[in-house]
Amino acid sequence: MRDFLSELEKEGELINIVKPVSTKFEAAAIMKKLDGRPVLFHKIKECEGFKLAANICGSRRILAKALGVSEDDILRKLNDAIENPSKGEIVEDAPCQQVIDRNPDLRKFPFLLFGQYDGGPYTTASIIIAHDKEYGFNASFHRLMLIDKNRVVARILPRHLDEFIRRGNRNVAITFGNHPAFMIAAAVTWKIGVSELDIANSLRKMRYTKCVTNDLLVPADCEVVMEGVVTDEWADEGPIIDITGTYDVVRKQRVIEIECVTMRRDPIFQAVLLAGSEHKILMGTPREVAIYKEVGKVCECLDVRLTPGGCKWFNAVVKIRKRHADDGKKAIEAAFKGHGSLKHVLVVDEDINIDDPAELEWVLATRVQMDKCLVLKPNEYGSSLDPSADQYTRKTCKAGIDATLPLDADPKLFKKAKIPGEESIKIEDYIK
Ligand SMILES: [Mn+2]
Repeated sequence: MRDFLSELEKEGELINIVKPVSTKFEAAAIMKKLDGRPVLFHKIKECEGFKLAANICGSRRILAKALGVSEDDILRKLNDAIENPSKGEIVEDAPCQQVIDRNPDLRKFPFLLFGQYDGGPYTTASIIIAHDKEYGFNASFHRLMLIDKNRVVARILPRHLDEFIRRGNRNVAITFGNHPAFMIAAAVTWKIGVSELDIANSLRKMRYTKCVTNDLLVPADCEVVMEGVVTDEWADEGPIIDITGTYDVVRKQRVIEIECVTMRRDPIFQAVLLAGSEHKILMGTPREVAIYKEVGKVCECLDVRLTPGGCKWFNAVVKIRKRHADDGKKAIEAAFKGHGSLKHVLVVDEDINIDDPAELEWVLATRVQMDKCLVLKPNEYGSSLDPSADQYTRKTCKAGIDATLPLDADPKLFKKAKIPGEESIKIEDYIK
């Protein structure tokens, strides 16, 4: 992350906050004011010696820059890395192990209070690494709530890490201060047994190092690593703000005990603003890839966007090149297969700009007859995050709209009319 921060600094993209800020709401309020723009807090009132970076993957533009591609190529780049994972270099003398603390007090670390009803101080940029003999390494994001000196309660959904723990793998390493390539790789939920460490290395060359108290590998160039053990204890986790910007319910979750912390001499801790642009990009982008993959199996998929208004989680737009009458309906089913939490999907033709909400509404206004285009799917399993669904049983009603034109549609009636010369005309030439 440190190198990327220097790049951002050079290009005038980094906002430096030099006045000391508090972990209690103040840091989060500034992150929210600057949502989408990378920020570095130089002094944290309660946590001497720590800097804090936030909003690092705050926009698609910054993420594209971090991955060395154009915005249009983000999904293809990430898809390639998922399909072709590769091993990173293993090194000793890692920067993230300059300081070793075998009796850590996490109350000295910048865990943040975000919202007024938060159950406790949280870390949100925390990536947990675990290992299984058969499946290899796994890395995934988990918010952590501090419950006392060296214990945190982790929100762990029934995905890969949960499976690893059930299989008896209790050692974990929690890494902070990572490059966007590692962050977006850790946000990927793909097949169990495909290591996010290897996906990250295919996005950008990575160096890994062995932990001090166990054999787990962590990014050598990260800022802080908490080495610990998943206990048999469960504790209340939450309430805390989730991607919707609303409060998630309190659940009993697993307690992790931290036995050792390693870090750089001048560590930069890291936070992700809850419900902020970075949170949505990290959660949403890998799901866009998953939808892109599935839709690509049934028709020609050109691009996918989980929309910002749909929390980059619930509502998708899928752009296809239609060749058969049923491509649109097939794309709807494939999109739901690709992303289990998806609630609404709109399938559009290749002439539509899927980043323009007004244009998407124009599609609804001019290309859709709901009695023919709408696919309703009541009583499906959806996301636990949707306050309008049953958050315990996850039952929800899903819907897809096929807004693609019939193959024999007259383009004159449906495509945006153009005025010859409108794109090249220069108003300056006319007002002199
Ligand atoms: Mn995984």
